[in-house]
Amino acid sequence: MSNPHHSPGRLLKAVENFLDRDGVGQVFAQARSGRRDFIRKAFASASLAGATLATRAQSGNGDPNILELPAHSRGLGQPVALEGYGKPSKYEANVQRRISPGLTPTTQASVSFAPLQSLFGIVTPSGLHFERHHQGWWDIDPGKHRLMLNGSDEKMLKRAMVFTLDELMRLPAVSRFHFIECGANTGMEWGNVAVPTCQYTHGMLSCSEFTGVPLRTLLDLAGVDYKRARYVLAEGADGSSMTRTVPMELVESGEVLVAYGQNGEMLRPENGYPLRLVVPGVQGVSWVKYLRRIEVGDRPYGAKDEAIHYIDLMPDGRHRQYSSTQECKSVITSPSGGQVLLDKGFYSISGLAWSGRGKIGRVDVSTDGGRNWRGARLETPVLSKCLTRFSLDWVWDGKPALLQSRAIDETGYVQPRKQQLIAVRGTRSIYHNNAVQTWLVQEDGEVKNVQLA
Ligand SMILES: Nc1nc2c(c(=O)[nH]1)N[C@H]1C(S)=C(S)[C@@H](COP(=O)(O)O)O[C@H]1N2
Ligand SMILES: [Mo]
Repeated sequence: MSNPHHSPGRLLKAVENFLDRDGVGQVFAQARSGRRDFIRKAFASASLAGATLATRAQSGNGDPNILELPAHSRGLGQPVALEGYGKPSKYEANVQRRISPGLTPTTQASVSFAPLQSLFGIVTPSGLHFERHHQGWWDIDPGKHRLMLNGSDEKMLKRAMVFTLDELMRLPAVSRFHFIECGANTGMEWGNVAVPTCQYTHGMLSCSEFTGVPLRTLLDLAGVDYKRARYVLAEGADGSSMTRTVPMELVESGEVLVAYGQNGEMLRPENGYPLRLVVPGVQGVSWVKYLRRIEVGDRPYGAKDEAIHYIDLMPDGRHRQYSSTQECKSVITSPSGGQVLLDKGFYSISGLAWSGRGKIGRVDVSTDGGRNWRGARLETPVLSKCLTRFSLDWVWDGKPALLQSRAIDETGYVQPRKQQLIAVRGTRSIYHNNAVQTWLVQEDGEVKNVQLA
């Protein structure tokens, strides 16, 4: 499969490596017993193509009988540096987060999309985490940063408090894997704009291991009166005046974190260094970055980012507010739009599923536009409010195919088809599009984004 956003010819490359290292038989022997015949038959043609390539690549002076060892097997490699921060291989230079030219008038109030088509497993490398800024990003001095905790009036808590980062980091911390998805993810698809790749259709989605202190711990320290204080307002320190209301139930569950860690290190500046709110299952806008203040109160705050933005315009002209939970959704990331299948034969269809309401229960995959469905394998661990990787064995017969995935979460909620979603929501929304995505595999192997009626 080749991919404009990735190093070319990954499938053929993979086949070459198999041949170099273990020989084809070895690879097939490694396949799980039940799938062995299936994969062997499906791979037969691809292996032949790979074998020819591999022979050519190894031959010296154009003579296929003279094998020459590559330079990296003959000499000394690079030394370890005295110190340094590791970088990806130069061959992976195409794996980048990208902006969508023309989508926003400025690059400060803008978004970059994560290259989902190039990622494996469930964790997004921090340098590829999508970005959404309303007023640009900052690299804030953690020594000067403070988090204040206060009540809308003095009855809400015993004492207002101000924490330094050092103080926060002395408290017991937890580390949890969660997805974050902007409410506007897949928003362009509402308007029948079939953007080319899953980076642009679904790339306002990322998943990390976040480390921090449960907000509940801080509220307990401040002596919050949970009978009175039923809402929390979170405020960021950037110029966007980003404030969002979070219902106290979520905080009391212990899930909401005041986080400083992401994937084993401090948050990246683009993602809110040195502090951000983590609100599992809830749309990204509530994950306030550069978090500087938490206020507890007895009613929702109706801030600008919850009164005019991040609302859903319904078909009857009214709008829905505080529809914050990201409903169950999935997308096939490979093969996906912009990729090319180089040959008929075996492919592992692979993708991501997630739900703001808990764990993924099942993912079905169709290769004929939703007529027939097969249950996909779910990779473990399957975690709550986290990405889940799924895959399905597939033999492409060279004919046009319509690839779809449909996720079902542990509550039994089924990801809707686009028409089902439109029947309820109309077409004037921007946010919260969790419809089934379709990729058309054309006869020439090119994969395109299509919207089925
Ligand atoms: N302070 C602050 N917090 C913010 C934002 C912002 O612009 N400023 N953007 C919000 C939005 S709309 C989203 S989707 C997420 C994006 O988080 P990320 O940039 O780490 O991907 O942050 C949210 N928190
Ligand atoms: Mo967002």
